[in-house]
Amino acid sequence: HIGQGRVLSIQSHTVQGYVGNKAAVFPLQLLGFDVDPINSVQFSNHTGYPVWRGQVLNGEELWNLIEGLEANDLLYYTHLLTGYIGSLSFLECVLRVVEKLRSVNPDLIYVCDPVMGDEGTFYIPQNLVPVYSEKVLRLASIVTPNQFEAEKLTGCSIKTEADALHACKLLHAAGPSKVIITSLEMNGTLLLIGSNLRSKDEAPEQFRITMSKIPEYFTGTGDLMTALILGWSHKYPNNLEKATELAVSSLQSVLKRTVADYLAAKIKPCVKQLELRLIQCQDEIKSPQATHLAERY
Ligand code: PLP
Ligand code: PXL
Repeated sequence: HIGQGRVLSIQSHTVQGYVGNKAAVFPLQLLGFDVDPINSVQFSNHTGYPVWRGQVLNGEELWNLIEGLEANDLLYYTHLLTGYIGSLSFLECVLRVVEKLRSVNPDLIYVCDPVMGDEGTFYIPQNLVPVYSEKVLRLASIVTPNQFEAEKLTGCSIKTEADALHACKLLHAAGPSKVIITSLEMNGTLLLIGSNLRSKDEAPEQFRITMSKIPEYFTGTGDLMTALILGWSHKYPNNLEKATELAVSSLQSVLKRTVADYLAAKIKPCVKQLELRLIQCQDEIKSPQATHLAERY
């Protein structure tokens, strides 16, 4: 194998618009990775629109693709990235994929966005939750839940920053050495909390980054965020704070630019209706300014 990073990204494909692989693949390519997408679904557009049509890949079909790669000795990856997964059989197959990829590269980094829902509502079947908390976390290197997902994974409610820091410790104990709670609303401010466990005998290094709250105009924000965390933490493997600062700063610039472009086109932003302007935001993705800095606890 040649090159510095090769990512297998198992996520949704939308014909139009930017969620799932459409929000992850191009940014990772801009950051210099070879990215091999497996499309877990192919839909006309994301499910925030009134109508969507398309196909869903099942676990057997996913495994078939893995077998094809294996038959040609093409299973060497530095990273596996997964996002929204809609069925138990598919999630169980992803577990087999992690183990298979680690049999080829024991150092494979598995970056898992445990997509379950947001603000109190599930968008996956609830029987996936124990599989995430008992099996998937055990294999994950980096996990990027939001507040709701961190609560479901740990079984603890998160009302304060102290609760969130404690949840990170529980998540470390379940597997991943790097935990990013990507969004946490505390007294009207939006926070990200990061936690890096360098050794099992030490307390994790924990930090927060305050983000500007931009109204919920977008879909795919979390997918882009996880991709950027993967990208920057590969470039700064021993500095999760720096990697996360760059990911957050980059994401915030993309969101601001997206809103500005819609306003300039005289389109009023509506909830969940803006598509991320990834193609127009190449500079913000390739060379972000670190505008959002981490504060260590
Ligand atoms: N909105 C903003 C402004 C963010 O910075 C982030 C960070 O990831 C998100 C939304 C994503 O949150 P979630 O993971 O709940 O989709
Ligand atoms: O961004 C998560 C996501 C992934 N996949 C599909 C979606 C969405 C959000 O709407 O519709 C198909």
